[in-house]
Amino acid sequence: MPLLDGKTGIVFGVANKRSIAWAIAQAWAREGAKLAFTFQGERVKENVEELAGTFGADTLILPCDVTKDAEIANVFKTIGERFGKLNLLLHSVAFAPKDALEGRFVDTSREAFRIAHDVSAYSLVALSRAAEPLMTDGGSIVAMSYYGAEKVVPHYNVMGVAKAALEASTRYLANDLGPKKIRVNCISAGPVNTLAARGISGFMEMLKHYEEHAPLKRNVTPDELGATGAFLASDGAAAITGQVLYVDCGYQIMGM
Ligand code: 0WE
Repeated sequence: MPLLDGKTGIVFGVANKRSIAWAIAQAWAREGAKLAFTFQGERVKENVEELAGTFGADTLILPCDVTKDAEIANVFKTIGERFGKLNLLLHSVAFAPKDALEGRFVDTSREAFRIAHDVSAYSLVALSRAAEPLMTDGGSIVAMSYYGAEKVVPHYNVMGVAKAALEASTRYLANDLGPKKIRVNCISAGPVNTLAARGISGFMEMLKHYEEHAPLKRNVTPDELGATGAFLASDGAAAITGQVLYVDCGYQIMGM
């Protein structure tokens, strides 16, 4: 029996076929979940329509800038009307202004700090609050994080601080929503070559560094992130909440 039979889900953060959100969405769909997708901006609209369309022409695809309360409200209103209830939510959204991911963290502007936290961390709180009334038979909320939340990764800068806020938010949300059988967890992924990683100077060297230093001597694949996403969404993870799961070929355990 598929792991997610009869469950409904919504996926935030597909930009193109290499997106981690797409890998997890495919795994959720393969396990029988019925999914809706959101997109941000006209540039990615067509990509999401093409990808999500593979699950059927009637797949729900909605615009959502996660920094806009009205757009979030509209998304969950539509989900309520079309699905009636919601079981799964994937948060795979992050942004910091490009110049904040170069140079010194100490130079982060107030505005770059605000934007990074609004898009990458507060959005999980806002989406969880909007999802709660629809998660009437329990739910699983999964957010994507990265090791830069807990250790200094050169140039990750304000994104590391925002991911730390995301991970802490995951714990507070898990406490609030636990009584409703809604679980909230993070997947801390090793580096993956996505649109978000493109153009980050030294990213290819970073992939090589992980290959050399991670216990498994390789990088994580999108498929493996999908499998972990499916596990966290499934009843097999029914007692797991508020956690950060490292899906990084073991990199995080190393001291040197
Ligand atoms: O969380 C991320 C990247 C998120 C991200 C990417 C961009 C690129 C384009 C957020 N904001 C922006 N803003 C842009 O203008 N990762 C885990 C991937 C990543 O990004 C890095 C990394 C790694 C790994 C940035 C510097 C150093 C390492």
